[in-house]
Amino acid sequence: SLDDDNNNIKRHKFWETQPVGQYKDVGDFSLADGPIELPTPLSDVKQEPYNLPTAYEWTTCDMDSQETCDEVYLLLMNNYVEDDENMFRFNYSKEFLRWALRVPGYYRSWHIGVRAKTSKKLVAFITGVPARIRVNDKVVKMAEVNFLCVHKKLRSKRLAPVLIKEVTRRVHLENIWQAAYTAGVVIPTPITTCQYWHRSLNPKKLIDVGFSRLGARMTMSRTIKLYKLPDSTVTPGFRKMELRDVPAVTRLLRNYLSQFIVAPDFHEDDVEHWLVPRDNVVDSYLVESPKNHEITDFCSFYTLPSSILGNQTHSTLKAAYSYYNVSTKTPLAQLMNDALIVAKQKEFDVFNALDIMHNESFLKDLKFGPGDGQLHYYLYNYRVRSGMKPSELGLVLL
Ligand code: NHW
Repeated sequence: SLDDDNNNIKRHKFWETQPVGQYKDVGDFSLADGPIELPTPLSDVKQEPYNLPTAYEWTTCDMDSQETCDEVYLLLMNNYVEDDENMFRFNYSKEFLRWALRVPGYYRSWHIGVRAKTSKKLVAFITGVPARIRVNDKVVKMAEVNFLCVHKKLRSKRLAPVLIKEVTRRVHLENIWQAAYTAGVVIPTPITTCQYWHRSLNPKKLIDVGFSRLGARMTMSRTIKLYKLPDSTVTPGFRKMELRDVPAVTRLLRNYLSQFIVAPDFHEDDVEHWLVPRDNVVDSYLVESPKNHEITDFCSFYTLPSSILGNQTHSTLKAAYSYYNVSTKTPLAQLMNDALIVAKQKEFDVFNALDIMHNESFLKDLKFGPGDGQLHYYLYNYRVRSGMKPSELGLVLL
């Protein structure tokens, strides 16, 4: 992209008007960490929704309603994020969407849709959920913004900026002035840029569908052997997390996340929501010392399949995404190898991880390979020192 090139900076008609780090400020160390703009009095926040093109209307999506959840699911299934070569498209499940959106203290008004006025068809979507995110030594109330989607037939009509302004307005109405989000595209200005790594669990299928290729001087059978995993986990005391583990996991996680520059500020209710296992949504395991029953290590991943576009034999790629992992006694690589083993048992095809937190320490040893996609992390209306490394980031967005 031209964005990184000093003399050929891409213009961003919308983002240049927003309180986000601007390209011209990169490397200006006189700017302190903190809000870019101060909050306005709540009475000054615009009371009416932004205008849409006349054929469309706003709708608040009630994710408790089966019917609405189905509509959102289908909009995303057919129109959400694809890879650069348009071979795969994220296929978030309904259960996943409910989990991601009905978080502790959520606002229904932040689950925003756009419908065609005459047909009532859902054609666009954007969401926010509340979160406390710590940036250096300050815990800031934020919205995590996700699932921005405009129907393929309505692209490039500047609808996305209207959706973003509307979610911003509704976040402001709750007296929240900051947000966190990730995207595959470069806009002003990432706080850091991460890379996805992929660990094949079912190499034959991954090669058959074009997700990966046979390595040089490799045969299929050598490849299958290379990625083979033991049938059962190796760490003594490794077991599934349960509800009763929430206090211990919260302590473990809070202590671990305190070392990163940007990380969620998890309380017990957050850990209960985000990390207690839910079938086909999120898996969490921990190590309970067989001696004193102390919880010493923790690992988790979430389930996000992708539709395989235009393959005769396979329609979905079952992918696990590394979530939050903490090691205090078990070496992190051993813990993650056990996570790979359970993911394999659960018939995932691939295990994905970003190069954030301490993930780099195990990626190569556990035979993850670098992907081509990058993921950029952003904060809205909050400045952080530029030059943060992925390994200094402790936040995973879905
Ligand atoms: S990233 C996933 C985004 N979704 C997809 O990629 C799905 C497939 N694509 C689409 O549906 C995870 C459309 O292409 C979308 C753009 C809707 C992406 N983030 O309507 P126009 C998230 O959901 C800017 C931010 O003509 P379009 C995070 C673009 O740079 N901005 O484009 C979402 C340009 O502005 P510029 C994005 O292709 C975070 C303008 O949109 C963007 O028809 C949102 C063009 O608009 C992206 N991913 O629709 C921000 N993609 O200035 C939250 C494009 O460059 C901010 N754009 O001219 C915080 C708000 C809350 C604050 C609270 C205080």
